[in-house]
Amino acid sequence: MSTSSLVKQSLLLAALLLPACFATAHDYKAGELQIAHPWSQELPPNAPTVAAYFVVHNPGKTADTLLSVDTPIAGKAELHEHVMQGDLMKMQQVPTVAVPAGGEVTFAPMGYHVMLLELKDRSLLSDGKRFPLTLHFEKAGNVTVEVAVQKQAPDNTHEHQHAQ
Ligand SMILES: [Cu+2]
Repeated sequence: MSTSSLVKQSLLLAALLLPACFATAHDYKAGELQIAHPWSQELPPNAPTVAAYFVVHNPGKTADTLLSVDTPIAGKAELHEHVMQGDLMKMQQVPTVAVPAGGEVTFAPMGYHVMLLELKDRSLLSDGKRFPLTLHFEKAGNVTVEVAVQKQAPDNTHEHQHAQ
């Protein structure tokens, strides 16, 4: 086989494989930070608030801080955590969230989450849709991710898995 037909063949193969790959790898980068699989649970259309989740990986040697988030679909976006108060799980706003060097911080149900309040546009809040969310990091700067709205929580044992 000549080199050029080999190249053609591998280009064809790449063309066949890449779209599927991009569709499932739902990761974003900000400096050294990697934001994996932003998602939100589909809620009834009258739900007053919506939560968004993702994992921030920091393979770098410098700690960073998530300062704030915002999205065009809500008037307010807050950083929240769940805490035990006596026997009760309560959620409360936190000013910032630390991203340790060489570590990760997980936003997930019953833990850290982004809370969207004063919802302005619910058209992107149904299963299969995505809405933009911008994360503001102290060092890595700003990164806008697409939050996938899904009925089912993603399977955390496989972080690239997506609801179909
Ligand atoms: Cu909350």
